Amino acid sequence: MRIHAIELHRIGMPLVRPFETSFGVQTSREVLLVHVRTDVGDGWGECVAGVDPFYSSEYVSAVEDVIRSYLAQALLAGPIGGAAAVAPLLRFVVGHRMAKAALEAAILDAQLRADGVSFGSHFGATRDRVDCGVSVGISPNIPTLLDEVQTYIDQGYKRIKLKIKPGWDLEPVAAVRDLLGAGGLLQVDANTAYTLDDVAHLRELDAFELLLIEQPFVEEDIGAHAVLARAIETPVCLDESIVTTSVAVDAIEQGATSIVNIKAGRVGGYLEAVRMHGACLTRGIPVWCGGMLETGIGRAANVALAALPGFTLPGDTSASDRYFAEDLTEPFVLEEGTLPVPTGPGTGVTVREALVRDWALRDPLVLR
Ligand code: OSB
Ligand code: MG
Repeated sequence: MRIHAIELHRIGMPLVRPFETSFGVQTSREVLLVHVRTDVGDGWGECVAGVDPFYSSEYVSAVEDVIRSYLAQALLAGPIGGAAAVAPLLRFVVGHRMAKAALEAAILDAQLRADGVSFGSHFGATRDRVDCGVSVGISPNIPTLLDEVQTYIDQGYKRIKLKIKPGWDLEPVAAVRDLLGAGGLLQVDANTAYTLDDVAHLRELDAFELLLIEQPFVEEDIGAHAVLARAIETPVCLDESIVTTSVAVDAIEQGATSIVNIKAGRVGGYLEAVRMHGACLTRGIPVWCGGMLETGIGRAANVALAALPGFTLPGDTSASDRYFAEDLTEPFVLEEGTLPVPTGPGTGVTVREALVRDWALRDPLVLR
């Protein structure tokens, strides 16, 4: 396979409601799209990096720069052995996994479209629909939070995830547990907002029968999560910390994570995400598909990933209308709390290129 050009599109899409986490408030999704033109056809990939380096050290401008300055040339220099060759070819650059993941996704899309194979069948999907949860941001107050959660319950979401931080944890969790009743699936995500000094406080969450607590401590402190996991009953689940399959295996063996959130962008691509799923499945560790407020492009690929057999918990794979008034592809519509796994070649969705132009924040950068 030969890559003729890599086009980087930077676009802005307003969110239907602000999304607040322990690291900040987002009112729009500024997203970098990768469009590859190859000898077998075109492909699209979405980069999950945020506009600021607050969730991860990577951010949109850094992604653009590392692709332009280093990664693109390695792919444009000569023929490559398809999407499976991308990660090895890009290994000379340390980190920058979100940038690498977006390039690999675009090349995989081009390759599988040419082969007439869907992402789902390429990954080894065993389901044609996936169970969906929804990630609920920090609210100005509890009544507003309960209104938002109620609309998601009415829409059919199978699991609620609440963003928490010090000062917004026990009360909102108690209120939502009341609203859901004893059987409702509920989990929390701290995005690194706590420290080991908070163990006694976090133990109070045990009263609410949570599925898990996601990433309470900073990403490098895997040992601290093992300490917490021994001190509380709520299962600990890592997100930010899990950047490769070997890190996931180490964290599992240390007892730092008994459930894993898999995000393809964070781990350097869908192919690494599939390997991580396999390593977790072998060890009996349940996984679920995280989200990064993706457009239909990333969502299509996430839903395909979430259809693998080890994804036994509902993912942050919500419907298009949870994020955007209009999506970049045909919208994903929730039905009985599930989304369909696309069956067409590649991602199986069509990028609405007129919207990519309308929502562009600047001219595309074309690398040859
Ligand atoms: O920690 O899972 C996270 C969004 C942006 C950055 C980090 C996270 C999230 C979410 C949203 O929780 C998940 C989604 O609905 O896409
Ligand atoms: Mg998270």
